[in-house]
Amino acid sequence: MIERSLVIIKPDGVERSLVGEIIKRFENTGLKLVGMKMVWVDKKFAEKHYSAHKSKPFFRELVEFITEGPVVAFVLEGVHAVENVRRLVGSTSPHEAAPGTIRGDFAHLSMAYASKKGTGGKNVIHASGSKQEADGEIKLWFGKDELHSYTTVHEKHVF
Ligand code: IDP
Ligand code: MG
Repeated sequence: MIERSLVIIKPDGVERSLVGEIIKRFENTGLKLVGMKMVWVDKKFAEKHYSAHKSKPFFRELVEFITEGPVVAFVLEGVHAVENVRRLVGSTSPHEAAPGTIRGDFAHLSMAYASKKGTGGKNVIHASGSKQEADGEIKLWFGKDELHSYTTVHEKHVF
């Protein structure tokens, strides 16, 4: 099933110059970029994006963190994209994320820094957790005219 998923490289990932490395990992698997932008979101927008976490004790710091610098947001399209993107991203807590995943390879450094400051959640990247979440998040972050349909060489020559 062809799906679309939203990915956000969080401020820690952008500030650590991990954008190219992260996008490469998705492209390598054949996932297709269908929209992409750099944005510095405000608190109101961040609260909307994380509205499902409103009642969590870490909600405030999550909103603070995601608004502390620009992020790179993009939409990936592919077969079972939601699940496959999550697999490449790895577990939420960097110390549980497997080596080879984006969080497993990069987020532990952020976490070491974050725990010193007494804050959590600096795990480099966001990815939609379900098809339903993806649909809502893509609508929130991208206008219809910012998403593009085209054919990759994989589709042309492999399938
Ligand atoms: P996910 O990003 O893997 O989908 P969620 O449970 O949806 O994980 O949580 C959203 C974000 O909230 C996480 O990526 C992380 O940045 C932050 N977060 C989750 N749990 C905690 C926590 O216990 N303390 C601080 N931040 C957290
Ligand atoms: Mg989530």
